[in-house]
Amino acid sequence: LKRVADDVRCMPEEKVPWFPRQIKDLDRCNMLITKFDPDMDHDHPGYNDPEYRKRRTVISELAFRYKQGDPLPVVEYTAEEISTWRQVYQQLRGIYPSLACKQFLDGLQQLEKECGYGEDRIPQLREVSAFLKERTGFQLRPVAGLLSARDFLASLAFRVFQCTQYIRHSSAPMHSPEPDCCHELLGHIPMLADKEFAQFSQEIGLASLGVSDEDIEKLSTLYWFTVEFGLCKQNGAVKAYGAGLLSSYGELVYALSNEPEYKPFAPEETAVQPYQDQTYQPVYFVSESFEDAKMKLRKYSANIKRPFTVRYDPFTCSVEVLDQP
Ligand code: TIH
Ligand code: FE2
Repeated sequence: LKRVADDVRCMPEEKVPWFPRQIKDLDRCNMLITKFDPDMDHDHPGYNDPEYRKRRTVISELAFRYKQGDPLPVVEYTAEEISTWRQVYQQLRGIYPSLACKQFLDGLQQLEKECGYGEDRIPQLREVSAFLKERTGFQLRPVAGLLSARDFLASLAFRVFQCTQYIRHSSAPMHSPEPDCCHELLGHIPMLADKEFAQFSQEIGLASLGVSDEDIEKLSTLYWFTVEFGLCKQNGAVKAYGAGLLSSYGELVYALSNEPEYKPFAPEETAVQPYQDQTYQPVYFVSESFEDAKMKLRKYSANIKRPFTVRYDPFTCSVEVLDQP
């Protein structure tokens, strides 16, 4: 009888996937997804451009070598890269006032005034990271491409945003299926300068630590339809707050054209909606307000089952893990 009881006691507990506890541990959160990589994806606009691919390799190396705490690498962008940036900036800047949410417009205005944003140069991650750190405590870290959802979400728990540093191919400035510096700098950074949005982002990150693959998939789908492609009502009009929209002229116009399908944001339903990562979304989720999206997502996250709770300690930049009885 005793042996049986021991066996039962020794049964392996449900395995909790590894997750970072200290900001230094983010050096291990670097699992890349290569499906949109110009060396692998035949449909990538840079696939047949050896110069572009060489450039991407050079910039990737900077990210691979980076360790937490290092100064962020500075890239000297070429005239062609700056010209791509200029096109993207000019076109998007013209439509932001009518299509972007207020938080985004405020952030962008500050970046233009205080952080060298404009069409003539590509801002460096180093200066942008310093700007964000002063406003919301977020900091940037360079990454070589699209990260796994688990690693990307985990970094948000530490108010670290993993940023690509290369730019999209000059032949396709209006939309890119993979992240690039236009997407990070124009789509994400202005939103991350907003205190409430920063808090919201960190909460998704904390909710993801140590959860099952299934819950990661749901959380990253929620992230996709909010942080990347979210729409919200503001003063009676529908505006964009998702970074994937705010960095793509083509999709921003399309998303607010009445052509796609619109559904009210409802986390339980949104979390299982299949999504499109090659081209424009067939469906967008609209929140009553930015506040509303935040509250609903917070409630959803709080219900994910975990045999422990986590708490972020900003003094040590670490995650405390508390067992639950
Ligand atoms: N489609 C976006 C753009 O063209 O800027 C980039 C991405 C959004 C989400 C993932 S990649
Ligand atoms: Fe993104």
